[in-house]
Amino acid sequence: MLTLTPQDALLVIDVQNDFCPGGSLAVTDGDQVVPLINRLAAHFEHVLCTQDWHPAGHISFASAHPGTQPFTTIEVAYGPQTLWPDHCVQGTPGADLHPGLHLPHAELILRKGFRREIDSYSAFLEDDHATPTGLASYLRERGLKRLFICGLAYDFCVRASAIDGTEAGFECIVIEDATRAVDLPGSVEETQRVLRSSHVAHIFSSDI
Ligand code: VGL
Ligand code: ZN
Repeated sequence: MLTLTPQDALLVIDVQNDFCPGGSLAVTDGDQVVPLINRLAAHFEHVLCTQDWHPAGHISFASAHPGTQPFTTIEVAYGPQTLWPDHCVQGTPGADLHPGLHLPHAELILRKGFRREIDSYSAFLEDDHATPTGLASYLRERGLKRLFICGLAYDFCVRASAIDGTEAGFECIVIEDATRAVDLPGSVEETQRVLRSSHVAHIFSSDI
């Protein structure tokens, strides 16, 4: 069992309707993380959430690039960009947090991906690897040092948040069974490899 301290936070990534069954970018069994996260959150003094929050016509939408299909990759100014179905459009029901998520004491809801020309998988840095979301400064100012990361999707936003959080000097731990993956070809294996080489630990929700 892990002992939690007041410097720990639960970081809940993108548990939104569009990433759950019935949503436009549904992750298989995405909604199954909800009861686990509700239980976990009760153990944490500090709970922070992110919300993928795109304007219409966002650069990550295949619909914004005529002739392309979702789940293919194009080159944009900051490198390769996987194209997605339209999802988490600002102010739409698909962008809402899952209604079963019960995080009344969450202290922050951080929105990301709101610039039309830059995607943002990570809760820390947008995909140009230069534009900060402000989360690192927020955590430093509040003295939060260790992040337990869960939510959707393991192989995109959870992965990027854990990597960038580690690089920013926070200890990042992924709660494996409280995540689900988009699971494009090879994406889960690559995520496991990359997280291992960044020394991001994986635990199970039963460890808390
Ligand atoms: C995500 C794809 C596109 C995620 C967000 O939350 O993992 N994946 N936008
Ligand atoms: Zn997105």
